[in-house]
Amino acid sequence: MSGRAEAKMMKRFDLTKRLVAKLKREEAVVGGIGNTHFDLWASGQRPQNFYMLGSMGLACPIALGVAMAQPQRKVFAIEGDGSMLMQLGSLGTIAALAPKNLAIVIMDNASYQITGGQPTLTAKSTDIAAVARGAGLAKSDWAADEADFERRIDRALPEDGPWLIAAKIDNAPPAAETERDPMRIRENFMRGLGVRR
Ligand SMILES: Cc1ncc(C[n+]2csc(CCOP(=O)(O)OP(=O)(O)O)c2C)c(N)n1
Repeated sequence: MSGRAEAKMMKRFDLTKRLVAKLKREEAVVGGIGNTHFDLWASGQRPQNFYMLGSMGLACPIALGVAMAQPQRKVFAIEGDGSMLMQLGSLGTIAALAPKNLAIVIMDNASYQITGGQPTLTAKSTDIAAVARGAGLAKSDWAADEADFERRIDRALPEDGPWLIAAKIDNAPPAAETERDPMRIRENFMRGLGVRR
């Protein structure tokens, strides 16, 4: 168990690619508003990816719903720190429901980067991984560096969660921008999950 201060500052797109490269079993990935889903889009548009447009804090609640609806499928949420701070209650809900197949990755750049880089509370005293543990998510910790991030993903894939992996990242711009077509995003995702032909 480590803290935010000790974690290496990494790159969101690099970590996103490392995560996606490990997905071999049609795992679902829900990217939150902000740059998390931009980089998920840029990493290759898997049919099992969902890109949240418009509302902060919904990556975890949506991923929770998918995880409960399809317990055989591993489900990842990738959320920014600003969005996570806006929806902290969802961490307690996830801990209480304890879906074994859910893993959360928090991309913590200590800012609301996409709206101009205003600092979030993680730039001060708030430690997201510790907050999540306090909410009841025992398997919540910081990725110390890229290799540790990969090790944690390797564990989260086969082993029971819920997991939370917090990653300290820099403010590099996103690798691309998601096409803003909510209907297509939804339809593709539903087909990717096998619930729409
Ligand atoms: C309820 C609400 N408040 C404000 C916004 C405007 N807004 C959109 S994204 C964003 C910042 C997201 O920050 P974070 O989740 O940390 O992601 P980052 O931009 O750093 O990748 C803000 C303030 C919004 N969409 N919804």
